[in-house]
Amino acid sequence: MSRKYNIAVVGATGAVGEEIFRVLEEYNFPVGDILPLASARSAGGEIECCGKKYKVEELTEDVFEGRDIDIAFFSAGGSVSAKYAPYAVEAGAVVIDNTSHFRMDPDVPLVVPEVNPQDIAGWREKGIIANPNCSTIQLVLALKPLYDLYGDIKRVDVATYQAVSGAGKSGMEELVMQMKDFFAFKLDESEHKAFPHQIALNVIPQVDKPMPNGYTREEMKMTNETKKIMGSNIPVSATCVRVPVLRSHSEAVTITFPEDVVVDVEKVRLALNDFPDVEVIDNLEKGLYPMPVTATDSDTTYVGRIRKDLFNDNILHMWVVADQLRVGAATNAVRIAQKWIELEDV
Ligand code: NAP
Ligand code: 3JM
Repeated sequence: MSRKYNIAVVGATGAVGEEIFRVLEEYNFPVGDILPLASARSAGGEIECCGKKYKVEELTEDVFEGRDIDIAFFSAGGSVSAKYAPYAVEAGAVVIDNTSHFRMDPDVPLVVPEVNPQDIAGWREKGIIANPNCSTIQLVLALKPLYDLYGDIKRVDVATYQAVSGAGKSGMEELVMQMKDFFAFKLDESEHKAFPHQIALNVIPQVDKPMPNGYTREEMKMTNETKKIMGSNIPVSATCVRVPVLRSHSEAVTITFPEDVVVDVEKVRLALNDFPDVEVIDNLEKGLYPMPVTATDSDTTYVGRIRKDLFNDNILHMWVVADQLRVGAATNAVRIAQKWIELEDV
């Protein structure tokens, strides 16, 4: 009989955690036992995965002891991973961490399996593999085939249009509540906690905290993580914007190739379509391009509006959309687990 893997999910009741259970089931992941973990607030509740019900337990320092967990997915925020991931590793699990906490640690691989599966081998250093930020994952999935096509990328400029579910369940609740308040003529009394301003009927050019250099923390994640995943010092300058969309992030991306490159849009389309889990939807005449409603619930990163710059032959513009709870979090994490099993023969 083939081997099965005991799985813990920390943040089991959250937007990402719930999606992890769906993906494990859809991918027929060889699941043995499941240990769903959350805070004391949700302990005692139930989750369902692969046709079975499991009781949610409270995350504690010793909850992993004697449970024979093989893989522990963490998506409960950076401070939770910082404190509890070492206990999961100590108890013998490999941790696949969805938070930003370990991403830039040189002893922790940062992996998008279609782009840098070879880095998984570094998991033995700390027992942890980091899942990149959602906006970074869809960006590098679209950059990698073009980097390979033209041999180098000189610079990337990107503006994101990020869905409210990027801030978890409370982000979605806040948008829905404010929309209800708008139709009840009381939007001006509506509260905002998940975002720094009203998000209904608005866009907010700030995702995560301000940094001293004038960028936000989310923008710097895209810059630093892209460099680590691509293994190449590509300058990335990002502007991250929160928009009143429930799910799936969009990105307007401008790529500058070396001076001698003459961008060929047809070749770009072929390279993107040939890359695993990337698909081109690009017919402006017919109104065909990816949008959040196209990408939601899908495991594909979609690219459209592909065009050569008006003024420079070596510059390309494109529009990249993906479901950030799946491609940007749960699906990438489960794909890491699949690759870890395949490559490390564990
Ligand atoms: P969420 O919907 O707010 O869910 C948070 C989860 O963490 C809940 O299960 C919550 O359990 C649990 N939790 C919170 N504090 C805890 C604690 N002290 N101990 C144990 N469990 C605790 O957020 P989310 O969207 O799923 O995101 C979770 C994390 O994943 C983020 O903080 C981020 O680092 C990462 N991430 C998110 C996205 C995204 O697009 N949303 C993408 C990539 C990565 P309770 O039910 O008990 O509160
Ligand atoms: C996406 O630590 C926290 O409070 C979570 C903040 C957060 C992150 C993060 O920094 O891990 C919210 C939403 C992310 C992420 O994927 O980088």
